[in-house]
Amino acid sequence: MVAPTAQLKWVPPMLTLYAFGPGFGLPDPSPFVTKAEVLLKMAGVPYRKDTTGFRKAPKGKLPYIDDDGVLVADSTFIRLYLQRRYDVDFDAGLSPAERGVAWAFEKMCEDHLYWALVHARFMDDANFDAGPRRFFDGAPAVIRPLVVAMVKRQVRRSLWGHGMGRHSEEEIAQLAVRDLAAIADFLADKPYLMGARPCGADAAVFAFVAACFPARFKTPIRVAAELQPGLVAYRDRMLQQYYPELAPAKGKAA
Ligand SMILES: N[C@@H](CCC(=O)N[C@@H](CS)C(=O)NCC(=O)O)C(=O)O
Repeated sequence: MVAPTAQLKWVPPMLTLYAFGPGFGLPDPSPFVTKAEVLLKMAGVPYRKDTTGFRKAPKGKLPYIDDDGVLVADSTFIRLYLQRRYDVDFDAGLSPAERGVAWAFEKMCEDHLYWALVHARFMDDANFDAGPRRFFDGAPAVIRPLVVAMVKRQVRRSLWGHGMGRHSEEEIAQLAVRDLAAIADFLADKPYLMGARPCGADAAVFAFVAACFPARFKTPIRVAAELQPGLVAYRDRMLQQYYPELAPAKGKAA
């Protein structure tokens, strides 16, 4: 007879979201990570977060997920995977035309507004010191300046390659402000991008709108966001729903 030992419990494998971890008063400094996390919350799929996975990222970027051995990199492919694997329709109830508009807003944030934010955070010295420089605090002091210089050079190259980095600071701000105005005008008095219920694109649009607000970054983009009461209310509504711990107390600014 075998003596009973500690009770064996089967723990179901849990999906892991690889993230940077909260920063700048945001759920994550990366809006793409925030988008992926909101999608997981929307889908109701249990997950845990791991902030140590950057070096093993399949595409060299975060986010990615590991779902019981299935690795999926890139927030949009994570969305498509969740739709397929968990039979979720993030855009349920939307017409094909509405789905198209939602997709276009999402991609405007990811492939346009994002680069203006990268420029504001990395190319302005004061903003860099107040934000991204902190990512490298864990690097050994002797090589830290080299690592920082290398990353800044890479970011500058990416901005140039995208095209955003070829514009002046004022021109970049002008483009970002136009993006924010488009979102605010389209939201108008709707609670969410496409109406009464959040859809898939809200995960991204919220993540990028929220990323405009951290007070530590002195940018015309933040000023423009703060001047749009509809955007502030939208950011707060989404925070309340998906990150109540980060939402401002009623009547207070975040
Ligand atoms: N298309 C990707 C973009 C992800 C992305 O750009 N992640 C950035 C953080 S915002 C990153 O990991 N950058 C690290 C690097 O490029 O070395 C997605 O949707 O997930």
